[in-house]
Amino acid sequence: MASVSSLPGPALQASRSAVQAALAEHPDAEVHSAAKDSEVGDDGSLEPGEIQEVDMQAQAETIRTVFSDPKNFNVKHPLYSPWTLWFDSPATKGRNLPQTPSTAFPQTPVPQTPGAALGWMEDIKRVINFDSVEEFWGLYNNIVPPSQLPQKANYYLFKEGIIPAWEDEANKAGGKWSIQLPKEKNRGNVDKMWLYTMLAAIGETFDPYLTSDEAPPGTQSLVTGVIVSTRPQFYRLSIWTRLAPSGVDDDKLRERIEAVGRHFKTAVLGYNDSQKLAGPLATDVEFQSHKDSEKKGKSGRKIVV
Ligand code: MGP
Repeated sequence: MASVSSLPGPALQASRSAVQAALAEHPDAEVHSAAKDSEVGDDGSLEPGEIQEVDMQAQAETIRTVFSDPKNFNVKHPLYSPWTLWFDSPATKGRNLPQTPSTAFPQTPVPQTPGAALGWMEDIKRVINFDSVEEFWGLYNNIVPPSQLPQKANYYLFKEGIIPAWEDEANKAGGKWSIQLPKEKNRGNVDKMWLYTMLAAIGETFDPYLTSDEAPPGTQSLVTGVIVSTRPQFYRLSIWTRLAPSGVDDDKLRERIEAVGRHFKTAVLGYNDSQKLAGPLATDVEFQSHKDSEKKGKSGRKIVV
């Protein structure tokens, strides 16, 4: 059984960088009060000709991070990219719900749905866009966790501008890593697994190539989005990638894709590298191109880590 009782590497890394950024904003815990240090008289008046000094420390006191004041914080820490959360469930299927306008990006247009994905996207509702650590936690604390969702529901967390469909430009040459987890055994784990999966996505830690010396500056992450699905007997977690190895002459890409899968299996989900996970209703961590997924009934080639 995976150990998910403490934050794994990528989740820890994402939260640490947020905490460090917050501490950098507020480096001195023992801030002096403005009244104590200033020369201003008791009634707040200045002597003639006196110049009032701006007390930087007092100003620092007005900075409230999400860590010091979870409700009234006034500082935000930007993510590497903006993200969009989408949702569908049996309750939203077929209902023409208004698309919730984003509070974070009121002007952000909903991405254009390619014609072939129109039917598929009909039932998927955009929940919100966000681009900061604080907005992520605000969202996370206010949505129903996967363990409480009805059967046949999905959360899709995708980079802003990419719709959660094979047909999107960013997905059409790609594929997905996924793992299927029997419901009964994983009810207690799935919420943490989904949280760590989202943290790895927004913290951009899924694609180890990005931080390697080989990666030219500006290299884009392979990951376009992550999904959690509830089905009658299992949960499924998926990581969608921009590209999929097509077989011959694709060794470099295959290596990079496999690194994403291994990272997902070990650092995010907490399994051992060599652990076999397949069993009744369970799968290993498997990769399949979207082209193969589209060929319903035919399983196509799979990579397993
Ligand atoms: P699914 O929900 O990803 O698979 O796709 P699952 O969970 O095995 O199936 P379920 O029946 O238990 O929900 C289910 C079906 O939705 C696919 O067979 C496709 O017909 C359709 N579908 C899924 N995706 C991800 C897409 C997509 O991106 N585009 C389009 N056009 N159809 C899709």
